[in-house]
Amino acid sequence: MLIDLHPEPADMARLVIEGMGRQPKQLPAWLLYDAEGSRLFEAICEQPEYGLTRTETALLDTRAAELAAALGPGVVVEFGAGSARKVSPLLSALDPAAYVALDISADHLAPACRALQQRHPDLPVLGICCDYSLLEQLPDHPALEGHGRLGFYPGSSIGNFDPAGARALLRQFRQLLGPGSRLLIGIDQPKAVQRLEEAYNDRAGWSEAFARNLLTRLNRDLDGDFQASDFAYRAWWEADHGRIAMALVSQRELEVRLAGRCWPFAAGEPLITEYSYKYGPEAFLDLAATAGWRGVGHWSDPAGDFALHLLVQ
Ligand code: AVI
Repeated sequence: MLIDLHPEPADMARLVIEGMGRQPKQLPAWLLYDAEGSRLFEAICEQPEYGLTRTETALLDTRAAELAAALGPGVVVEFGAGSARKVSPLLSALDPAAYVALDISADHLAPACRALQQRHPDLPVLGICCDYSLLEQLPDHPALEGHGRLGFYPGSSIGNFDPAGARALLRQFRQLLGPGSRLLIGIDQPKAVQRLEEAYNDRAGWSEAFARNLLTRLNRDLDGDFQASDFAYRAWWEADHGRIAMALVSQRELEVRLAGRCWPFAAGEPLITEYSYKYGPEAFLDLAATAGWRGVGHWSDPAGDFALHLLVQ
């Protein structure tokens, strides 16, 4: 069953106008994930330079039984489920009361839920297409009644929010999951700058195509007139902030029409498409504590490239 709570075009326009008015210009990262963006992101995850997905998947596969024992019974709620492949070993080990997948792309979510249902035929599966950072409660559904909730937020997607946004998101998850709930969250770790920059500048060009698809989407959905050739893709490490910045940089002084307004760009001006913050264990647990979560478990790959944290309220 799929419930569609995707933001309305008017909400999108409002968010885009707000983002284009910032200095530097910056749009919400979820706008990257239309059907084509979700497909391009899947391709990024397979690139040799982008180890994050492989490392996290291997960690979940090899430690599924241990993770399930630490999580305990309940309904699994996955934030940003994407292809919903990572959660499978956990579902097999947990045998939860139900599985709820939240994702911004309905085109992606529907086939993902169908495929997951085939792999777990007896599991009640509910897909909700939404901006999960704004969802305050889950819809009423018989499969969810009478069970505690286990949040699952893989992929280090929390890194695509700035620290204040990440804190607000973790508070939102507390409210949505309810008292006594648990949250298993995947966090990419700080590592050598060269490795980080290569991960967001893959040689095959998928990261660039992913960012450029944002312009195609804005032109289509918000009546924009971006010319792709006016912008160059860049991704670089910003040590002061502990983050990768990804941007489309204007190659000349120009004006773009979007959402019914005109937006000037200076030559060399970036439109930030995403930030990707990296948190070591201590920094992440400090952040989580400010949102009312406490760490009770920590799993990592042997190289220490990726961490899974189990949080309780
Ligand atoms: C989804 N998120 C965690 C990715 C990241 O690594 O920040 C998004 C991404 N953008 C380009 N490559 C990956």
